[in-house]
Amino acid sequence: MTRYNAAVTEAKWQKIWDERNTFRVTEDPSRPKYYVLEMFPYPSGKIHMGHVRNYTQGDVVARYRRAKGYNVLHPMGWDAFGMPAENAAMEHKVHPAKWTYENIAHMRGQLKQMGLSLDWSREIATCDPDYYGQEQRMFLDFYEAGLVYRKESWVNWDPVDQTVLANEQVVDGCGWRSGAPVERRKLSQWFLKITDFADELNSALEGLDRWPEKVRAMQENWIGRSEGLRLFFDVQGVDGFDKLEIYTTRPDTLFGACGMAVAADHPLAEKLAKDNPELQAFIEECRRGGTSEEAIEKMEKKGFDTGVTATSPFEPDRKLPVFVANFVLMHYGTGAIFMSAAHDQRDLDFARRYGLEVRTVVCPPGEDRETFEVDWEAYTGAGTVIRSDFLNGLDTEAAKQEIARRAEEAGVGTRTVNFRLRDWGISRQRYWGAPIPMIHCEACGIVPVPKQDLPVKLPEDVSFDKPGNPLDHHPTWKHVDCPQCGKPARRETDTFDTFIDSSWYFARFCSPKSDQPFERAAVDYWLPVDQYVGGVEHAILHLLYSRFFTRAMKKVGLLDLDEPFAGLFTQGMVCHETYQDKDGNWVSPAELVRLEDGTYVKKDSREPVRVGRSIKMSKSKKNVIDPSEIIDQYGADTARWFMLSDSPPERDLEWTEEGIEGAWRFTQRLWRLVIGNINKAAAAPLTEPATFSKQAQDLRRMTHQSIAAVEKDIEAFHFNAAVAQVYKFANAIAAFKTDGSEGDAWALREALVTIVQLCAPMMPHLAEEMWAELGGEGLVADAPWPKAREELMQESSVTIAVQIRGKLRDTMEVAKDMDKAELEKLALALPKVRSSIDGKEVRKVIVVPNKIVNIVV
Ligand code: ANZ
Ligand code: ZN
Repeated sequence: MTRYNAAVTEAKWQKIWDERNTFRVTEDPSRPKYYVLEMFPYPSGKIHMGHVRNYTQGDVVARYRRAKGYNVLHPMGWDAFGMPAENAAMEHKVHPAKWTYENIAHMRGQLKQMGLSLDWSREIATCDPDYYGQEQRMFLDFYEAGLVYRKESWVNWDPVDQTVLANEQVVDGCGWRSGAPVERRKLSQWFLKITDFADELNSALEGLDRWPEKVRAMQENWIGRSEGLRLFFDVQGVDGFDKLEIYTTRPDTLFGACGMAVAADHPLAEKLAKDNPELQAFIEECRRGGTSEEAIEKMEKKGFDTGVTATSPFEPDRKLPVFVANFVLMHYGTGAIFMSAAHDQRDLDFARRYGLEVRTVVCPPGEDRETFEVDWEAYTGAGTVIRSDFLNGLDTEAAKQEIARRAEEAGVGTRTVNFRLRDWGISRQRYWGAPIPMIHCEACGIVPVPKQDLPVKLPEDVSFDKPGNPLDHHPTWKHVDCPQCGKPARRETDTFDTFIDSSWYFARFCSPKSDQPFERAAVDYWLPVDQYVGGVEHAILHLLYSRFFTRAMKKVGLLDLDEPFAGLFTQGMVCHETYQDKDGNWVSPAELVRLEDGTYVKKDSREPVRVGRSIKMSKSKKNVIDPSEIIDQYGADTARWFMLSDSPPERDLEWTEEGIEGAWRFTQRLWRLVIGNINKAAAAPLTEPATFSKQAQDLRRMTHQSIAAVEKDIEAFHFNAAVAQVYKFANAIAAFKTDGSEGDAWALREALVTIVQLCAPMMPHLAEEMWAELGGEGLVADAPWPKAREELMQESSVTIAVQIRGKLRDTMEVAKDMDKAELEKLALALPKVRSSIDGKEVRKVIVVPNKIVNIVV
């Protein structure tokens, strides 16, 4: 028998699938559809193990659903705009487009080697003008629908690279690339009105019952809905500024107020700073920090006492000091708060630092209302309100309602719902992105590019010699005539945030060649995505933006859908041990050999290395395994099989050499098992025989139980359990020795065909090869999923343990579900049992049907 040659066989089947367009699909209303999508890759250069894991999982689902009779859409494309291409341009003098398309070509080749059941005819790249032109069109639709606006806003500005940085690009207050301290600047930026949908994006999470709970929770947190009260305080002694509006979610603690705090950018702060240089300096210091909430979270909480006071509408005689504080955000609530030291840790720390009064006004359940006092740890929970005038004795919730009612009645406050979610700033001062299709005219103001002039294409001849935005430096590109008045005008030189590109690609895949964003009939048929698979690192922004975009597309009449992803699965990371030499340098697994005793030394110098813990594969720790090397050495099926077998797919996977070798041995073993049994199975008759031997019945039971188990496991994303079942099934086939009867041959053939089909979603090439050897009709990729026959799955007999006073004496094979009396009779008749009893009186017989008979003498 020949060894299974993965390299040759895999290439052969990939070619056949390709030539026969096996995975090409079109809308077919007569069949149920199933849309499987994995998060499309950024073309960074080559695929990594995380991709292999992600795409393998999606492919198992896609192939399985195909077999189940669904019309499966499984496309692939490239999230192709972004900074790395520009960095490559700056560092290696290669054009971003060239760099990107070369990477795509290489990575496409790698993905094809994996044998994924993709409809490659639908491939898209977001940097293609066909794609981003439609994106620009949609942006103009959004503009017309009032979902786009321009506003001045604070941004993180990198003074060296001369660009705006996203919050994630600010590392310890410095630009991630330049290392220069980041400044805050006010710039005019384009925004998408995601906040219009805040309430809906929040409430609809509940309906996403095929999403991981944790992802829904993260989204909910991000949207951050809160119910609170806006309340006017009176300000003393500031000309033209006698009311300060604050936002609070804890109005029940109002009588515990110890002071007020406003944001550095609050109009009151700005006004007071005009003749207070010290305050001005403090405000500037506040502005130097990053703008992210995380940056603010980490920062030391500081305030500046303005000397001004304010009073609560319910305590007009108690004057509270007004601070400007670095932790109050201008763009949240009203940019002003009252602090309640005893019931908020941040406020408490602040109060201790600046010597403010700590008034405890909420008493936790079980504490004494007369004496309870907060000292160093704020009490933030619910309880009974104390020392608070008309609120005394009410519980937290009732107190909130009561004070809100009184505030509204007196016209000094309003109940409001607030969201943490901000509108989405989409302007980037970058070249490698989609140009924002707007024109600035001195006379007419902002003028959208007429739709017939789309796409606004990126110029190809750009230079990356100067810092800043190459589009802005381009000698001619930005100069256009105003579409309205015809006078010289200026193009917007900012480009879209690349998150826009990935917010609608799932819809474009439905009709990727359309001369509109997509064909209505196509999205009506294919969307929503039935199963989306990707990394949890996208749990917030990408998914939220896509959910928003879908609603925006609905609003402008492009489709009729709210939620783009009906099912979501987030897979774990791929990890590997780490190695360091004696100087602490990281060493890659490829540079090492493993010794007999399990330790590792460097191949060249034989120097021993220290083995560190297994962490996510990353270039910086050098603990990466190149998927191409694995596929060259073992084949794609082996890599896929190992990825699926090792751990539950949502957990981290530990890549080991033993693991991949074990998978490789199994592919060989399965091959031998099937090929070695073909002749014996060939004796099977054309129709199912009427009778089967006991062992044939046992094998058939295993066959049908395996179908049911693998089916259930794949549907539940328990791929590792499906793999384990296949192992068990293979063992049963290997143990089967046919007696040459027709029944045995039938059972054997049925088992072989079935195991091939069950493996097919996971090891598609090996499965095709074995299918062909077995004389299967057409491709296994096209074969319908086998049917688990309930009647064959039942255990017909069971083994009963027979004990005498708790000691095992014998066992007996009996029909399943035999009744107690029958079991007792059979047990007592067993020769071994009779000789043990040896005429003694049987006092009691305890029978557990299908399990045990215990005889007490
Ligand atoms: C008084 C108070 C007392 C508060 C107390 C909390 C506890 P969420 O749930 O996130 O909406 N806050 C309001 N606006 C702010 C801003 N612009 N910057 C920083 N903090 C701000 O939180 C709302 C609470 O966060 C508000 O309730 C306010 O402090 C603070 F024992 O008001 B609270
Ligand atoms: Zn004009």
